[in-house]
Amino acid sequence: PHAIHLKDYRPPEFLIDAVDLRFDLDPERTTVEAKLALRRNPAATRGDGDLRLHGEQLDLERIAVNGHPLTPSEYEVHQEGLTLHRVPDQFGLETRVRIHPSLNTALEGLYQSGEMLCTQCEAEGFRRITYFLDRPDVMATYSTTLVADKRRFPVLLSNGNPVESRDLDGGRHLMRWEDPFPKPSYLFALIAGDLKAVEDSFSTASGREVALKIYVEPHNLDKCDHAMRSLKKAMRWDEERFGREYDLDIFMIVAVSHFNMGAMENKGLNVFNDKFVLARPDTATDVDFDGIESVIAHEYFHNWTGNRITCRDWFQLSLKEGFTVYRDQEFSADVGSRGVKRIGDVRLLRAHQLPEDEGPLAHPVRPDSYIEINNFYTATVYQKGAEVVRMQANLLGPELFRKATDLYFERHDGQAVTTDDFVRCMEDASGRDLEQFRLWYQQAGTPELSVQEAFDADSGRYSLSVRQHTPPTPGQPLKEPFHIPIAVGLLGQDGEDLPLQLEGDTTPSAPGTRVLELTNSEQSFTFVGLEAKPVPSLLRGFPAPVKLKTEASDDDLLFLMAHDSDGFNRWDAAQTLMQRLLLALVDDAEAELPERFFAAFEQALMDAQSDKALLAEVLTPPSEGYLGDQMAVVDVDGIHRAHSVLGRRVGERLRDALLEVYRANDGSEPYAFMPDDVGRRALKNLALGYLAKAGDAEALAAAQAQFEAARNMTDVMAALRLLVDHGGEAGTRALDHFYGRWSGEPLVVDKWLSVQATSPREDTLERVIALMGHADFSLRNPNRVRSLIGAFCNANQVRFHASDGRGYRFLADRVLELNPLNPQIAARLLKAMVRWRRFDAGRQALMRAEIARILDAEALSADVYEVASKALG
Ligand code: B3K
Ligand code: ZN
Repeated sequence: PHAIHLKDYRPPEFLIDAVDLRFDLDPERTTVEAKLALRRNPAATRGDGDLRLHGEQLDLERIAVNGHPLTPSEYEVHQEGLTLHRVPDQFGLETRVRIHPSLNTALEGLYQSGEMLCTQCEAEGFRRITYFLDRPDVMATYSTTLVADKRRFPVLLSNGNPVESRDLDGGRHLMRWEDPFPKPSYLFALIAGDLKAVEDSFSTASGREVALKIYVEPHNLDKCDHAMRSLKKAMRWDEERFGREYDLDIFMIVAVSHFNMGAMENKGLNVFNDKFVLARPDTATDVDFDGIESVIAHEYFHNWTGNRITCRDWFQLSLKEGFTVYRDQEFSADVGSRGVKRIGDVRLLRAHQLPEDEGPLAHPVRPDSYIEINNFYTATVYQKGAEVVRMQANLLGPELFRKATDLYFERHDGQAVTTDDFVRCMEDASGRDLEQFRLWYQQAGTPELSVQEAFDADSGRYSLSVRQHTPPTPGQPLKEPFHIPIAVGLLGQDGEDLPLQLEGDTTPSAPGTRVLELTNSEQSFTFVGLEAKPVPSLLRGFPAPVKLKTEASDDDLLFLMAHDSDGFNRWDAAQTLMQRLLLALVDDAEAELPERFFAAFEQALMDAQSDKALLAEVLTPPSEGYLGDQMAVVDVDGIHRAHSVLGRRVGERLRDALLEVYRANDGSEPYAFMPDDVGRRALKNLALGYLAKAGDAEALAAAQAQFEAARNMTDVMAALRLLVDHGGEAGTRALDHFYGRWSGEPLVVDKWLSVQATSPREDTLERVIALMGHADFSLRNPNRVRSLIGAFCNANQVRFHASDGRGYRFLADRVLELNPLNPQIAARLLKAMVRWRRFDAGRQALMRAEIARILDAEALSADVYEVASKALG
C-alpha cells in the first residue's frame, strides 16, 4: 500500500457531465450498465491522452465508445481499474459489468443487508459498482434505472426525483430516478427492498412542498416518530439559522441494519444505520434519542455543506465534516440545552480527539497524506474541524459569520472546493486577516497553554501572561504559534463578574466575558482598575481546542464551581477538582478527601434551583480513560481503584442527600424526550449509581425495583448496569430477563451485549468470548461488533488492559478475523491499541507484540496496514 499526498493533487484530465445507469438487481449477480458523457477538462494540463477509470472487483462484460464496441487492444483492465488508450476529446462511454452484492462483506459499494440491497459509496465505494472517475471533483447529473423482482424488492429507490415506474415481464418491475443536481459519485445511492415508509411533508420557506419518507422494515414502523420530528426540526432550523432551503421534491431516509458508520448523506436519499433512526421510549435511551436527533440533522445539513458544495479532494474532508458537525452542534444547542450540549461536545473532544492528537495517528484537520482515506474519518477531522469552524464563527461574531456563510454558499454552489476557499469567504466577508489562523488546518497537535497571573495592589493592575506550546507530532517536529481566542472573565470576592478594562481601553467594558487573541508564543494581557486580586475564569465555554495547565488552587476551583457565571467553567472547575482527588487516590487509595469537597458536592446536589442535566454533568467524574491521559504512565489498576473509592466514599458520606435526590426525581413516566425530563433521569440515575457503589442495600433494592417497573429504556438500562456490575444472582437474573424480553430487537440486544462487555467484573473477557458464540452475535454486523468487541476494548480500560495481555491478544485475533471481511471495521477496532506507548513497560511489550503480529499477517488490507504500521512507526 502506498501513500497519497495532497501536494500531488492535479485536476482531473477528463470530466463526466452526465451519467445514465441501469441496474438489473439480484443479490447473487447484479448487472450494471453505465453510459457516461465524457469530455476533456479544459482546466487540466494535457497528459498522455489515456483515460484512467477507477474500478474494483468488477467483471467487465461490454465496453463501447460512441456506440462502437472496443477491441481488446484499445483498453486494459487492471487491479485498480480500466485504462482506455487515445480517446476522443468528447465522447460517450458505455460499459456493462457484473457485481456480486451477497459476497460483499466490506459493506462498501452495493451489498446485501438482510433481505435488502443497499449502497455505501463514500469515500471510494462507487468504483465497486461501475468504472468511473471516482473522485469528488468530478460532478455529474445522474439518471438511474432500477430493475428487480417485484415481490422480493417492491421498493426501488435512488437519488433525486422519481420519474418513471412500470411493471415488466416475469414478475419484474422498473423504477427510474433523476437527480438534476450535479454530484460526485460518492453521493450516489440505491436501495431495493421490501420496505414500508412513514410519510410526512414539509413546506419550505419559499412555499414548496417536500415529501418526507422514512423507509424501514415493516415491523419497525412504530419506531420512526422521533426521527421524523427531528428531520422537520432540522429543516426549519437550517432555513432560519443559515438561510438554507431543501431543493428536491422528496427527501428520503432508509434504515439499514448492516452499516459501517452512523449514516450517509447521499443526495435526497440518506441511508442510516438503523441505530440512528429507530426509537421508542421502551427500546431507546435518552442518549439514543439525542443521537438520532443530531445525526438526522447532521446528514440533512450535508445537503448544503457537502452535497451542493463538496470537497475538491479527500484531504478537504473537514470542509464538509467539520462545518456540518458545527452546524449539528448548534442545532442541538438551540433545540435542547446549550450549556449541556457544549459540555457533552467537549467531553467527546477530550475523550477522543486530544488522545488522537497525542498519539502516532495524529494528523492535521486537513491531512497531508493518507494510505486509506477511510482511516481519516476521525475525531480530528470531525470534532476538531468543528472547533476550528466555531473559532471562526466566534472571531467574526454572529452577523459577520452569517454574511460569510452566505457568501460561501453563493460563491461555491455546485463546486468542489477546499478548506482554504472556506476561510477566504470568512476573510472576504469580514475584512479580517486569517492567515495565521489557517495553521489550525495545517498543524496537528493540541496547543498547551500555561498562564501566570500577577496583581499589583498599588496600581490596580492585573496581568495574565500566557504561553502556548504545541508538542511535536509525526512529520511535524516544530510548530509555529497558533492564533488562539481565549475567553476570560474575572470574578470579584463576591463571586460576581467584574468589569474588564484592558490597558489602553478608554472605557471599561461591561462585566462579563472578553476574548483575548493570543498570536505569539508568549503574550501578556493587563487589566486595569482592579481593587483586589480577582479569581480568573479562563477559557470560558472552551473557546479553542487547547489544553490548559492550570495552577488554580483547590479553593479557587471550589469558588469557580460555586460562582462562575459561565456554566461550562463551573463544570470544568468541578472536573479539574475531581481529577485532582482521583489522582491523589491513585497514589494512595487511603488518602483523605477534603471536607470542603463533600460540602461543595452536597451543596450542589441540594440546590433546588439548578438545571438538573447540568448538575448531573458537574457531579460526573472524569472517565477512567481520561484520567489515564493525565498521567505520565497510565496506571490502569490504580485508576480503577481510585474511581471505585471516590464513588464509594461519596455514596457513603452523602447517602441521605443522594437518596433524597433519587426519590425526588424518580418516576418520569410517561416518557418525554424533553430537556427537563432527560436531566431528571440523568441526575437520579447518577445518585443511584453513587449509592450502589457504596453497596447500599436500599439503593440496590431501588435499582431492582426500577429495573422491574420502568417503562423507559433509560431507567431500565441504568438499573441493569448497576445490577450487573454489583454481580451475583440478581445481576444474572436481570440479564436473562432482559434478553428474554428483547431478543427480537437487535438494537436492544446490542445494549445487552455492551452492558456485559463494559462491566468491570473480573470474568468480563470470558463472558465476551462466550457471547461471541451467541446466536445473535455476528462478525458480519458492525453494530454487533461495536457493541461487544468495541465496547470491551474502548470502554473497559481495566479489563481490556489487564496486565496478562489477554485483552490485547483477543483484540488482535478479532482484527485478523475481520481484516478480510470488513477492513474498515478491523482498522477502527485496532485503534484501541495504538497508544501503547502510554502504558508501563510490560503492557507496552505485550501490545507491541500483538501489533507486530498483525503487521506480519498475509493479505493485510490497506486500512489495517496503515493503522498498524503507523502505530509502530
Ligand atoms: N459522510 C459520512 C461518512 C462516510 C464514512 C466513509 N468511510 C457520514 C457523515 O459524516 O455524515
Ligand atoms: Zn458528516
